[in-house]
Parts: sequence; C-alpha cells; structure tokens
Amino acid sequence: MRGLIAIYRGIVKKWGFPILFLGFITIFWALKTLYFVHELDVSPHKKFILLASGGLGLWITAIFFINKSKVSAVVSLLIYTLFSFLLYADVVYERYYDAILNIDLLGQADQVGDIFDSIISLLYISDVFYWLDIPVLIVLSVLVFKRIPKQTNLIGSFSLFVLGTVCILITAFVPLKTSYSDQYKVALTGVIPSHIFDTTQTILDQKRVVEVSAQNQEMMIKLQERFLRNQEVQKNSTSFGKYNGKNVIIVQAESLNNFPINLKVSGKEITPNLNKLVEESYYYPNTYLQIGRGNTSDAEFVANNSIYPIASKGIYKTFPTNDYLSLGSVLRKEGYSTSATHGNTPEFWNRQNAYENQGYEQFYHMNHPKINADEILGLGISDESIFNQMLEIYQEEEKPFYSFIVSLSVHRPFELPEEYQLLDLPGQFNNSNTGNYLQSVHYFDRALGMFIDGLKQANLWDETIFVVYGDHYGLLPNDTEGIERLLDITFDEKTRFQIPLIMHYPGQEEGVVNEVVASQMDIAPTITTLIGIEQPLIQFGVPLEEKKEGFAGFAYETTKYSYYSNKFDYIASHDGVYERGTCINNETNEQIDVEACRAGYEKLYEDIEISKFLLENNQIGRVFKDLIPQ
Ligand code: GP9
Ligand code: MN
Repeated sequence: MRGLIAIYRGIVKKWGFPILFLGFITIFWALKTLYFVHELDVSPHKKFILLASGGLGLWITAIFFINKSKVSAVVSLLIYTLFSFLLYADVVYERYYDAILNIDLLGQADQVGDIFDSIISLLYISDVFYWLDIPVLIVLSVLVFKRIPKQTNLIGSFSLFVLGTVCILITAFVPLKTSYSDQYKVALTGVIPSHIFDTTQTILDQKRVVEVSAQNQEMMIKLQERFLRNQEVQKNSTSFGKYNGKNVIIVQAESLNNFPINLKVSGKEITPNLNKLVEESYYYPNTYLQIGRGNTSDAEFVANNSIYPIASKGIYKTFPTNDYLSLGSVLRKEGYSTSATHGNTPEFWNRQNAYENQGYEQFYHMNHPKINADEILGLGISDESIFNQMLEIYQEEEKPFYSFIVSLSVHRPFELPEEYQLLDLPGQFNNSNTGNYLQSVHYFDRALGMFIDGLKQANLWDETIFVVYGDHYGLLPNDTEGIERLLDITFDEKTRFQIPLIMHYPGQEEGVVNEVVASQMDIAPTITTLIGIEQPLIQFGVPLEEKKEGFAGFAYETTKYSYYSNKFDYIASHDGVYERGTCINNETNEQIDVEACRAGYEKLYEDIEISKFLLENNQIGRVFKDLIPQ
C-alpha cells in the first residue's frame, strides 16, 4: 500500500501540474469551440472537439513545461492567445460571410482599415466569453510556475508536442471531407483541424490546376453546344435586339435587401423612388444573391458574367486576369463606351486589375482625375455625389454607353451622420440596427431618385436600359428579433438572401411584376437579349422575360448546392450528402420526398463544376476561340 502511495505521489509530483495545466486548456478550448458551434446552429461532435482541444492543450503544456523559465511560460501563453484570436476572427468573419477564414484571405488584411466600423458592429458584448479563459490561465500559470521544480524536460516536452500533433492531425484528416460546409467542419472538430484541412486542400487544389490540353477538346465541344443552345433562347425571344444601340446603366446597390421596397413605417414609404420606379418597370421581387468569398465584388462579377463565382478569395482577387465575356467586354465589341464606377480607391478589392479584363474602358474611382472625392460617407464617396458626377460624365460620354455603378453608402454599421437621416421614424427605431438600416436605405433611395431625375433632364432616360439590384443583405441573423418586432415581417434566410431587381426599358411606362425566381446571374443574359448580342456568350443565367422555370442556385452563403425555385426549394445538408438535404414543395410549404428536388440539384451541381473548370483553367476565352471576334 505504502509503495502504491509513493508511486502516486511520485506521479503527482512529476506530472501533477502538467496534467492540471493540460486539463484546464483542453476544457477552456473545448468550451470556446462549443460556444462557437452553438452560434452556428449545428450539432457539435464532442469527441473530436475534445481530441483537438486536447491536442492544443498538449502543445501549450509542452512549451510551458520545457524548463522553468519565464520565456517558455510567456511564449506558451502567447501562443494560446494567438489561437484564441484565430478562433475569434473566425467567429466574427462567419457572422458576415457565413464561412470561416481561409489562408488565401490573409492577403485581404490590408482592407481591414476600410471596413473597421463594419467589423466593430459584428462584435457582441456576449463575446467576452471567448476571452474569459485568458486571465484565468494567466493566474493559473503564475501559481503553477512558482511550484514547478527547476529542471529541463526536453524529452517529455517533445513527446507531449508529438502527441498533440497526432491528436490534431487525426481530427483534421479522419473525419473531415471537402463536401462538408465550413460550419459542419467546425462543429465536427473545431477551428484548428478545420484550418489545417482547408489549407491542405487549397495547396492540393493549386497543384491540381494544370494546363488544359487537347484531351479536353471533347469537353470543349460539349460546352460550345451547351452555351450555343442557351443563347438560342435569347435569339428566339421577341425582345431580342429590341433596344439595340440604347445605353445601359446598371446600379448595383450596396446592402439592399428586397424587404424595404413598398414597406411603410407609420404610413411612410422607406423607398418612395424605388417604389415609383417599380411601378413603371419590370420588377423581379423573387431575386436572390449569389455572392461568394468576394462579397460585393462577386455580386458585380455574377451580374456581369452570369457565372458562379467559384474562387477562394473572390473572383477579383483569385482570377483577376482571366479572359472573360462579361457585359463590359461584349458591349465594347458592339461599339459601346464602357465604364465602371466605385467611389473608393482603385486598389480596393483589386478592382483596378480586375476591371481591365471585365472590359471597362474607364474606371471612375475616388482618385480618378474626373472624380471629386468631395463628400465621403462610410466606405467612400457618397451615393448622391457619385450619381451627380456620373450625370456630368454622361454629357461627354460617347453614345451608346454602358455604365456600371456600385453604390456604397448603405453599409454596415449603417450609422449615417444625423444630417443624412431624413426618414421620420417612430421613437422605438432609435439606435436600433433596423432603424439605422432603414435610414441608410432611404438615403440611397433619395440619391437614386435624384439620379433618375437627372437622367430625365439630360434626355437620357428614354435612351437607356436602367437596372437596379441589391448586391446582398444588409442586416444579419443577429438582427432578426429587432426586425421582426419593429417591422412585423419574417426575416428568415430566404428573406435575407432576397434582393430587389428592377429593370426599366427605354420609354416604358407600365410596370410588370414578375414573380419568377431569379438570381443575379440572370441580369447579363437579359441585357444581352435586349441589345441583341450575336457574339457567342458563356452564361449560366436565363433572360428574365423568357425564364419560365424560376431557379436561383447557391455555391456559397448557405450550404453548397442549395437552391430556390418556383416549385421546390432544396436546402443541402451540411455534410454534403444529397439524400440528407431538405426538399420543400413551395405550393404547400411542406417538406416532401427529397427525390423531387434531384433534377434541380444535378443541374446546379453541373453548372458549379463547369464554372469552376472555366475559371480555374482560364477557359472562358477559349471555348469559342474560333467564333469570338477579337
Ligand atoms: C464595397 C465592398 C465592400 O464595394 O467592396 O463591402 P462588402 O463586400 O463588405 O459588402
Ligand atoms: Mn456589399
């Protein structure tokens, strides 16, 4: 008995503190991970999370106990704090982008300054939970440090480190699969294994992209046939070429959801000008975003290119120099003068480089000699100022022209200076995100109304196809309670993804509300139809007037391969298994046998695969190499 007690004492003396330390870190990290998973609304897999947390615990313990030195103690705590920052960065990033960070996104760190206010608006008081462990750990370290003997434990520490690495690698490479959503990966293993897995995949993916050779000739012919078939729909449309030679102005409205359209608060319209425009235009209220990792910039890309934005850093950063058949390039070949306008710096989101291959002859940004950065609001030049300046530029612009404008003033945290808050809202909206958002949207609406008036005065209105659509949602799931209480509307995922799409044709006076399920990728095909483009096009969208079967597919934002359509909605499962997805019959609003959704899923799956192939291998310019006029 005495012998056993002696052995026990020996173990406690040698290993007691390391075990205590390891236990604390494992529990702290596991709790933080579970807290994040709870926010993600996915069920956690506790065993793998515990194993990965133990792995991190072993790493930190190994460093702390390498010898009795303040350096190793401080370094181990610093490393734990750095991992805590990584986890918290994932938490905040996920709140806005519905994804976790990726190694590729490190290059975007330079933009943090521009979106600082937006980031602050994503930090919640309850987040203190993510940081409570650090002071506890510091106190524990001081107490433990005083009591550990003066000795070096190189072999012991090395063994712990190796064991920790094994735990982490097992959790990274045994349970995780590429088909899993980011949320599911985190729920299975936590953020560290998920990042190791994703980074490995990114490196492997880059290696996989090889020069496409003659073997793909067969595939090229299939693609040619497919896209020529798509284009037949445009050529057979009664609207084909109806507005040939007319100007095209597209306004991509920052953070504009569909719900403010025709919404009244205390009898007052939030968007009187957009509502008026809707009454004399084609209005597609069931339109959905299709942004990827590039957010705003991907919305631009999808609307102008009609391709899924499959790119780890967003298209403008991942494939800026690819060849494209975007609206800008196509219209330029038709003799249009083409320009893009964005009131921030040319470098922001790599637009300067990316716009060159989008076919824009001019890029009007805040440093452009013709642009005056006279009024800055939030992310850049105010909407009112940029619209006014464009009206002047149009006076000199050679006709016909294509002008693509990205508005900026409606952006998180939606806090406009008082003098710009012109909407009279009841007191309960004060200091609420909903109230601030409505004020911002109202500001944009007012600026847009003045822009339209200006176009009318310049006799451009009836010479122009005028399009407005939202790039993505403004408010986030965290705002749901406030929106639903204050506005008495449902703010579920579908409403959050819903953006307005309004198209005014030259001379149009009668409005048409078309309920077809549409998406950002239907914008370019609709324009190429109205202009009557004969050049071969590569577009996945459908001209809206010809769109009979509504469809909006998703590669990002929600689980990949989910889609909405007029008949069914398919919500893919987080683990990527088709059969585990949910199929909803939109007539009855009831869940039905998942097989009913299969055709839409297969079509979307193929379209995403082809988009990926075309983008990664820079094939867009090559599919119709012999047919496209150079
Ligand atoms: C602004 C944009 C940044 O045009 O690039 O805004 P976000 O992508 O966060 O909406
Ligand atoms: Mn945006």
